[in-house]
Amino acid sequence: MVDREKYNILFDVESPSDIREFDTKQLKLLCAEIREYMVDVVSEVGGHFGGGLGTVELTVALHKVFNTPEDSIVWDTGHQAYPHKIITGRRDKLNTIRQFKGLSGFLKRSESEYDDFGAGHATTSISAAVGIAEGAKQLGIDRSVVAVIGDGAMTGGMAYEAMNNAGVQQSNVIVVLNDNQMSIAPNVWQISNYFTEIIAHPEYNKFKGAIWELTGKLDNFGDRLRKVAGRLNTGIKSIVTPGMLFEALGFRYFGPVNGHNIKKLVELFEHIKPLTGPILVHVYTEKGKGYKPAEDDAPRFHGVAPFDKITGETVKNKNTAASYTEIFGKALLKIAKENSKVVGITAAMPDGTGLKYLQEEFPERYYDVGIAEEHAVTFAAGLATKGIVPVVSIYSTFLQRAYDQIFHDVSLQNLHVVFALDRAGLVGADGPTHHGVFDLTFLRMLPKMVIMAPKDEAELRNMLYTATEYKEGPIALRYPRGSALGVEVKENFEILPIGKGEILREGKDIAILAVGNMVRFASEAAEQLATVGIFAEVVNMRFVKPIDKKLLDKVSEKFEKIITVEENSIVGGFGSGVLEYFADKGYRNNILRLGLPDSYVEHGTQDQLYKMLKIDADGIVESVKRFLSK
Ligand SMILES: Cc1ncc(C[n+]2csc(CCOP(=O)(O)OP(=O)(O)O)c2C)c(N)n1
Repeated sequence: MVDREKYNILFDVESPSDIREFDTKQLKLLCAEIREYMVDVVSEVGGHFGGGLGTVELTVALHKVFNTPEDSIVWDTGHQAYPHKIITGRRDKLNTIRQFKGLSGFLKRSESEYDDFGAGHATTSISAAVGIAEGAKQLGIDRSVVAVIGDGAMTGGMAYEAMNNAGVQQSNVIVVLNDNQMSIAPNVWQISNYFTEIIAHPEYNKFKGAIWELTGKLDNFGDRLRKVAGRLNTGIKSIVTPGMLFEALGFRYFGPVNGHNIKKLVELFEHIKPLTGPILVHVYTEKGKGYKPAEDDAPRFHGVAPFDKITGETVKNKNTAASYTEIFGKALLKIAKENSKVVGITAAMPDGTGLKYLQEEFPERYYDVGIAEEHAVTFAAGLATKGIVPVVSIYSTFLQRAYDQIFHDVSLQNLHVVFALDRAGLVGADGPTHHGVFDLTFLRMLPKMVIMAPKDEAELRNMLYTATEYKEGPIALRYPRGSALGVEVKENFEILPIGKGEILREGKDIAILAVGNMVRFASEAAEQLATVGIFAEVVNMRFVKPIDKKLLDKVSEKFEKIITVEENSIVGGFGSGVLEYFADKGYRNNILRLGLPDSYVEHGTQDQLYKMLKIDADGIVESVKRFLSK
């Protein structure tokens, strides 16, 4: 419970207009109280944490100087926007964040007029801000537009596409580069080495005073700075102007500045506000700022389960079964030990994908490409042309970024790339931006793509092994977020026959064809149904493509009524594949498809969502009974 009494100023702020007249002392106090409030609330309910602690001053300064919501702030990704939520009228609901029917963990236009643009996936903010700025230009509206983007998100190519475009058309957009040198893991942004070199350079430090004096005045900053640079040795010209990279893209560069100095930030934004054309403000912040355990372990505190406020220790989860991610990561390491051709690729998620095990043991066979899913896939395709076996491990939702690369660079050239799709299905608290519920659909339409979904961790291991040994082209496996089932796992791997399912339970009244995570619910449903005299056959299809035609022929002959269950959109997924086959064959069975609706599913726990969508065991039982009674 939050003790409101201990706060002096936080509860006076209902919207950004309440802080516009604050002096520096009040702003500092507000920043301290926002941090304290974040610790109070997130320690109880969990959520994204370190990023937000790092943006407190930035958030307060932006809302003080800019006239939000008329002016726009576009937050990249959105996990660092808790301070923004707190001062834009959502303070008292912060304790509902990421919970069923509660606040979204990211930015959401329908949630607040201060959320100018929805977010969740990285590296969209500059493009969106340029669009908002050009939109205002089209309508003749005078409006400041600010994009706040992290250095992690700057590893994504779209940031440069957007900056190039803004530079060409001289859009009125202010890009704030929130540089904390962290992605979720330590960032792999090569450009940050460039800044580090400049800032550490003795010549830069010698002239820093002059540069700062100029930044203080700010008018004609670029020109004057170049004059100062001109007086220096020609050889170090480039290192004295850290912004040259951005200036080459048509941006005026300001910085770097200390992103925790609220006074300086306010002054800087006040100077910049009236300027036109694209501007980049480079701000250094610290992820986890102000809460020691988060400062010390930024990756763990990027997003956290409830924790002890004093120690920072996570409140222990009772479920002890290993996660699918861990099983995958360890299996990949074992395979890599046996097969020297196998390498792993992650797009900035070494922990989230379990690739950290490979990283630790074979750093030279592990690639973190940054938040660059498109590049990850084409890079893998290049490796595959040379007989390397790349395992690209990307969350299902983020792989959507790389669809053309999967088609054009991998599938069309029929290259042996292994796609390991973690977080496939409903992911829970992260909600609709992160649910991985389209991969069966978007992969299934690609010719020759093999798509597998394991029913448990033992099958996951065998599928991964099968995928690395399969030489004939692209092959994907998708598995859910969270704990595996805790089944026994054999030490040695087994190759699974491609395109073959298995009958798990014989029945006579109805067939339930399930894939992946839904197999367990189908089995549980069959148990329940048996107690009321309904005998369902349960089939673990294993492969969505190629689909097991012989098995479908048998099922069609034996049962009049068939149910398909999948944790994927009902549109174009596994069930659709079954329907297509039956239609092509002229089979006349009654088929009912269960899966995710043709609409976006909100956030909540996975169990809440399974129940709501009636794809858990009880939901399947209900559907079977209704279907049979028709
Ligand atoms: C396209 C995409 N890939 C991966 C992610 C997962 N992800 C969420 S936040 C994050 C790191 C972002 O780092 P940065 O932009 O520097 O922000 P910070 O957390 O440091 O404030 C990553 C990789 C994502 N949200 N979107």
